[in-house]
Amino acid sequence: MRVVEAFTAAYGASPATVWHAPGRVNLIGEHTDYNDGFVLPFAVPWGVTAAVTPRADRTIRLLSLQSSSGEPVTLESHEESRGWTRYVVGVLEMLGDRVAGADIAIDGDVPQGAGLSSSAALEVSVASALNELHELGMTPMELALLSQRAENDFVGMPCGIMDQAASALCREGHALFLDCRSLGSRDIPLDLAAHGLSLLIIDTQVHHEHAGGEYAKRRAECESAARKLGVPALRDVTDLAEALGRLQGDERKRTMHIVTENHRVEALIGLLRAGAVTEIGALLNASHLSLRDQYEVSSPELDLAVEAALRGGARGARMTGGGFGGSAIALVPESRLDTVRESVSSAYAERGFRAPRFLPASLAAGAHRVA
Ligand code: GAF
Repeated sequence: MRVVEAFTAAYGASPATVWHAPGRVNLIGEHTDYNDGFVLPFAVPWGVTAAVTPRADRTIRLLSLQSSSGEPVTLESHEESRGWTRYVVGVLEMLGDRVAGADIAIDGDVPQGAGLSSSAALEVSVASALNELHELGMTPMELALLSQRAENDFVGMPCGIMDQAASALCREGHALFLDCRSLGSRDIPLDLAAHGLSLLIIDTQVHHEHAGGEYAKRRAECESAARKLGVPALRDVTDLAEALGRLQGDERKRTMHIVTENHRVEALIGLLRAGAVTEIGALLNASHLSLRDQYEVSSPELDLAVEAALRGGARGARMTGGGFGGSAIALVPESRLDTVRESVSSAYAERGFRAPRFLPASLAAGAHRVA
């Protein structure tokens, strides 16, 4: 394994453990996680592999096979971390006195900028390795929560729990239904091929700069709406019409999205349970329209990917992840895959957008030890 070779070459001994953690695609349930709602992500076959050996001192040595220098970075304190190293150091910071320093080598193959949660994969791979090495006995959900805290409190991104939970908990061939309030989860089997279907990831290859600020703004709007409605979170709205009557402007729109999106997650699970896989397309479409018009987190590239995929014969399509760029997903009959790709590519060319990248999605396993 090349991460083991790189580790050994850089640090002079083989690593004590090697863990892999995946990125994710969210099938449905967008921006619901930080509203105590429901999500349905699955792990993708791309992720981060972390080779780790603990150290007795507090030094952290870090090497990424993807960094341009190819040289290890040595950090004597957590404050020295920059860029991608913050996600790793954030995990160490959250583990506090339970760990000292570490020698770490990272190899990642999550397509960059595609919105498939390479940062969660990085956090969870390192957290899982340290959990094993220091015999901390943390469960996958505890590792997900710790990784989320690293991102919230150290990196400064106010994300919910979905990405880290998907990376830590998913099972191969299954999506993960997660109640983000109780943190109870269920593995939902999903065999698209048995229904002649594929999920195509359409990476717009565009990521808008303001995404971080807009994410925090949406979160604040939801929290403010919940306060006005006198509920702990928008998940608790039971009478949507009554709630909308008490809100205005953006908060009204955000509430509309969150409440209906939670229902769409439950409806989609109901369809899967009934074996009506082809029927989930309509829910994907409705989710996209709601994210575009009510939550206002889509982008021209994502909208065009969805429209062109549907024109090409997709059964349903939507943006996935935080939005403002990144990827869309399309549910496509296998016989229409070429037509859908062609439809999206030519629509992009016509509008003068950068050519999109297509990735076939399969439902991979969550974090696991690989060596
Ligand atoms: C990003 C966040 F990290 C998740 O927690 C989630 O809120 C998602 O956007 C939107 O559903 O991926």
